[in-house]
Amino acid sequence: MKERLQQLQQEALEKIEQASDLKALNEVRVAYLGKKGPITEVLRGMGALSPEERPVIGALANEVRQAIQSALEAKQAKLEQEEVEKKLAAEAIDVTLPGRPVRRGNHHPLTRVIEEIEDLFIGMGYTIAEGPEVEKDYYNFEALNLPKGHPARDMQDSFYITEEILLRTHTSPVQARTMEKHQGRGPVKIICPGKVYRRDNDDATHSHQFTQIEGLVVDENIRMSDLKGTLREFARKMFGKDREIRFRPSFFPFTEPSVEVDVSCFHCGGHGCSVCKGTGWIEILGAGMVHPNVLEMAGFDSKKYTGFAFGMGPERIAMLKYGIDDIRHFYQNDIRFLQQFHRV
Ligand code: 2U9
Repeated sequence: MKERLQQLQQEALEKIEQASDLKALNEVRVAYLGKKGPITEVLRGMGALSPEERPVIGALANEVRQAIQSALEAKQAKLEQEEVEKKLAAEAIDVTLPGRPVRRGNHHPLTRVIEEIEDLFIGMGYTIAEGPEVEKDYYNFEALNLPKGHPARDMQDSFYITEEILLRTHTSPVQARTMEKHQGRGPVKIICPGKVYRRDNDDATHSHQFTQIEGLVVDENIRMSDLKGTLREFARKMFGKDREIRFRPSFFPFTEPSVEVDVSCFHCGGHGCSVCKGTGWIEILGAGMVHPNVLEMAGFDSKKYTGFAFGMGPERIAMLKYGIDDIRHFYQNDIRFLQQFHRV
């Protein structure tokens, strides 16, 4: 029995030595130290031994079990260490490799033009006002001197949600709402940038959704010369210090008198070229003195207060500035179009 135990120990230690992974090692553990293993079997057979032999064999059996147990533990620690090292080697990161370049984005050309115009007017003391895109018929039309059935409503056909609620066709309702909030007390000096909607068929120069920036100044003694000086300053900051502007008579229901505003061509300086179609002038804005009806409807005394208003389309300004030939480019999100405005 003594020899059998010594032989088992030698066999087990050899197998432990040969085990190349944790699974194989566990198989050795089960085979030698398990309930059905040979050592347990030896211990079970101890009943047949003489009382003198029993403690000797018992002690030897425990020694063998202990030796196998220690060898298993040592080998397990070794295999686990090897596994960690293997994993670390496989997952090693070469920190000296060059990094992947980050692709930088840029602002949309429209956003850029809108922000440029905003900054320019903020510099002249204006504040920015915003309002809802889903608007009441009252603020979009009625408060702007466009009562139901007015023929000028046809030029701004909208998307109606209900009879009384629609997608705003211009940013003018924001001015009407802001004036109302002032409760008849000036001054009001705001610009209103934002998205507007019209029921229109899209083509190179029309879009059912576009942006506007409109401005409004209401105070005592505001005159048309104030409007002209303001817009001349704007034209020079936007298109170059030598620009001139001219007013041509026009009609808007919310202003009286109303004008179309041209700026001298920034491309040829006014001599005539393809950009200004040979005229030397480019139309950039509509404007006028706020109609007394509009002032009164918003709660201002039109005998005490006067005001001017103007409106422009940032798409048109961006198209002129960057030579863009189709308004649809702004909304198609073609990355090849957008990437051309990197750091212009
Ligand atoms: C109030 C009073 C007056 C806003 C104005 C224009 C002239 C104008 C268009 C130009 C091209 C917009 O982008 S566009 O389609 N705008 O010509 N807008 S005066 O007048 C107002 C607005 C609100 C309370």
